[in-house]
Amino acid sequence: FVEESELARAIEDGEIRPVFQPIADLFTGQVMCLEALARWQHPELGMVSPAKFIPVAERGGLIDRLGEQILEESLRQAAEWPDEVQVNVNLSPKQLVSGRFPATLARILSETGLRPSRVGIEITENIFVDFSQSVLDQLTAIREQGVRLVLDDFGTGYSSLGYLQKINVDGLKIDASFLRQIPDRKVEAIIRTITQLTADLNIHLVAEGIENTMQLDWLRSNGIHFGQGFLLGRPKADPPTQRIDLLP
Ligand code: G
Ligand code: G
Ligand code: NA
Ligand code: MN
Repeated sequence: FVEESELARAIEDGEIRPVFQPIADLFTGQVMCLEALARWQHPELGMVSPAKFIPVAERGGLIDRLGEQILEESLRQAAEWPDEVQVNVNLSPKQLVSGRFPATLARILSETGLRPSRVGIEITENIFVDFSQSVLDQLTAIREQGVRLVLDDFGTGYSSLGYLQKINVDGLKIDASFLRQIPDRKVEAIIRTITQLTADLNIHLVAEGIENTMQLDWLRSNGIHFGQGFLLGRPKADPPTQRIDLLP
């Protein structure tokens, strides 16, 4: 159980920091991108999961400040990585309530000097639950800065296909729950269909949750080029930025 006041203090004290998990080329092992994932190292409780504290931040009005800190620190660190390595940061739908997020992003881009195309903002399909003109305008404003917009956990949420027509995204991440069910005829058909969809839309596709070589082999032989998961690397404070050794 996470107290809101305790979370506010932790944000103030800088206890919540990003770690980074690689998204790599499944054929060469080259790290294309590192996804920032928030971690709270509590002095007494130890590691608190974002699955616990993000919802508390969202309810208590702390998510803007927390999100801004994670974004700022992630872009600051990304500026030290090789130029071809991108950074993805998760955005809570609640960060689009105030209308200030695009300006915050612009400020942090300018302060860190990071090329906007090196930055991706990951949104989930929950963004469509309270979809409004303001949300649409802000997503457009994010992309107009040259930042990539990525639809995360694709295929699990709310009415995703219809919204793909309404908003422009640069990539999709297939939710880990699909890969976990391989081998399965239906699930394999779904993944192949999503792959075809991204090819037709000319956008990037990332498979999430790669944990074993059977899954890696299946993705490779079905022409899926990018992926993320414990087999490639766990989230780390000091992640690899070059090549990951993949099994042959
Ligand atoms: O890192 P882990 O798998 O424990 O994350 C659990 C959940 O918390 C995931 O859904 C992940 O997207 C979310 N999450 C992690 N870091 C952030 C963050 O910085 N901002 C937001 N909004 N969600 C995050
Ligand atoms: O919602 P989102 O897709 O951002 O959540 C990413 C979460 O998934 C992170 O918390 C990360 O720790 C976790 N994760 C990343 N790779 C794997 C994996 O291969 N297996 C499992 N079980 N979780 C993973
Ligand atoms: Na994400
Ligand atoms: Mn994800």
